[in-house]
Amino acid sequence: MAPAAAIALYRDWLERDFAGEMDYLHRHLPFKEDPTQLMSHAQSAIVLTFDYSPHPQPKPSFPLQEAKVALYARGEDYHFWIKRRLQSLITRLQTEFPNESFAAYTDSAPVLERDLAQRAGLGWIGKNTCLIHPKRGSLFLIGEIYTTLTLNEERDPLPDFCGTCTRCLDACPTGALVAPHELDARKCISYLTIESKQVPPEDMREKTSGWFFGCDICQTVCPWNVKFHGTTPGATADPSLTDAERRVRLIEEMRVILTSTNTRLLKLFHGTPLVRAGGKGLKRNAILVAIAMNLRELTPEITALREVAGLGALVDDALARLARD
Ligand code: B12
Ligand code: SF4
Ligand code: SF4
Repeated sequence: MAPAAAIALYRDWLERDFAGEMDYLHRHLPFKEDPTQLMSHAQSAIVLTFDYSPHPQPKPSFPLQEAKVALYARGEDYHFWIKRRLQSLITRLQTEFPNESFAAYTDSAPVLERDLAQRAGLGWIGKNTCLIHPKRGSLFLIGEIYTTLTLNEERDPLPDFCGTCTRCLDACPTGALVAPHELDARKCISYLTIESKQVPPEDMREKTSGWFFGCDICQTVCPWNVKFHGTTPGATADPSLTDAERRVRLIEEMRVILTSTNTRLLKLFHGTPLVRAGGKGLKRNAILVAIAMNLRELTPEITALREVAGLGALVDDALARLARD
């Protein structure tokens, strides 16, 4: 059973409308209040974390080098690789405990994962709202196994090591971190480029800061990630290229997105998290990159998308911005 404090925070977050279009988070509430609604007779949860930097299942043919793609998304979708690992653990547990039930979840199930992991002693919840471990940073994902097995393995939660630091709040380009530990998803680049099916409001478009899919800023600036990774994580660009060469490469990558059919795009990103945005969503994101990075060279390709349902106003706005001196 999730503790009342965490549920109260979750309910308050929903009531403030911070979930935006993510209606499923409202539907998840009863399951988060009472985990036995997800798995009857569940007694315990075994909670695990999985590092994703470097990506454990990179996609060799991943077509984007210069475009800013969140680190977790630069390879196979974690719903697949984490599920496989959890399932193989379940196979072993099932042999040991044939009369007990086990079920694996990660991300999409109605589980309060950060709260669960924090209670399992796997980290503290930082001001950027991510779960952070003092020796591993926060570039990991959370997965869990619900079980009817009774485990007496209570862990003391780790202390909060954020202290007086405010780097994540200061660095967030959209102001989505409205206060420490409070994220208004409607302003988060990750939401705007992945979860939302809409075009972002005008004042948010430039602030997406060139991110094509997701955003890692509030984590890569975090001293606990810098400490663990030895440098600012996520620098994927080829250091031997000049700024001008990198710009050319970015334009080429965005041109592919803007001119490919949706079917081709889904094929190109097959098996990665990018398919979640859909072909049209990826084109929207490429237009946002063009706006934020002032990629005028893409004017013809953007113009050609004017008739695509839902993109017309964004196209007009992008063309107006790109035409400015
Ligand atoms: C919806 C969602 C999003 C939304 C909203 C994010 C948010 N911060 O709420 C959007 C699309 C913006 C998003 C973005 C990202 N997400 Co996301 N997301 C989720 C999802 C599906 C639900 C989260 C949720 O319920 N949010 C509502 C808030 C209220 O709940 P919460 O963040 O869990 O917060 C709880 C605690 O933090 C605590 N709490 C709240 N306030 C306070 C205050 C104090 C003082 C304390 C101590 C505790 C506390 O109470 C809350 C619940 O009651 C989870 C998976 C899951 N099933 O949980 C993944 C999850 C949180 N996402 C994850 C990831 C990796 C990301 C991104 C990094 C992806 C990216 N690179 O683009 C970004 C990070 C952005 C950020 N700073 O959070 C990981 C986080 C791993 C980690 N180390 O923390 C998760 C757990 C998925 C997974 N299985 O690993 N995500
Ligand atoms: S993921 Fe990016 S936009 Fe979202 S809160 Fe963090 S820094 Fe802000
Ligand atoms: S950047 Fe600073 S305030 Fe933000 S989560 Fe990391 S340690 Fe905490």
